[in-house]
Amino acid sequence: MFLIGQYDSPFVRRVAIALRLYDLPFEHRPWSTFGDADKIAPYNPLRRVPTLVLDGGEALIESMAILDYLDELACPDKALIAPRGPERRHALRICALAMGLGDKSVSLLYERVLRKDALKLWVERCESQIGGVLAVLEKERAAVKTPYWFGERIGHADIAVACVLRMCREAHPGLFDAARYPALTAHAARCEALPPFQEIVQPLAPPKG
Ligand SMILES: N[C@@H](CCC(=O)N[C@@H](CS)C(=O)NCC(=O)O)C(=O)O
Repeated sequence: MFLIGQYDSPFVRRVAIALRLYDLPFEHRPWSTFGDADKIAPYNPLRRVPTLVLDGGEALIESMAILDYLDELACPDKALIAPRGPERRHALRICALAMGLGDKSVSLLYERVLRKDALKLWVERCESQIGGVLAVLEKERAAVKTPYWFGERIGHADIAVACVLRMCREAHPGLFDAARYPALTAHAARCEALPPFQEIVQPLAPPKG
């Protein structure tokens, strides 16, 4: 199977890191959503990434749906999320907040680089959504005393938060003050020190307007 998308996307990066942690072999096609849109289109008419193309040719889209499939393939002892129950719901909520933060960070980035004059209303809305989610994630992470969100082992929630924090900090340095978010800063540092995070990484390359 091959994974389409560049690793400066938190959505693509979290999928690639999950593939690595699950020991699932894959090829990487680092196609750009803007520069390589025509190459992506046959697999995903939205021309978005991540897109995961399976060996039989089936193309999976949306990071949550792709991870749902990877969870099916993985050995239960390597599971990156609880199979059911309150812990699963809690993990999915953290993932949704992280990915929503990713959506808003991407929207704000596009607004800033693709428009001649960014729309103040939209910029302020995205900034307050980003700030609101960071505050909630900081509070929740600070309340957790284990190395990872749900204990001793890394899971999807940890990966999602770490990937999105990296992108958010690179794209919008003014919105992330490490002193204000110490638990999230420590969380990101712990994850980024792990081999798959060190291997699967790419500095942010925003599209050009
Ligand atoms: N909800 C999607 C979001 C993916 C996403 O926003 N990808 C960005 C790259 S970071 C993209 O494809 N942007 C191009 C576009 O939306 O036109 C997911 O979770 O897979």
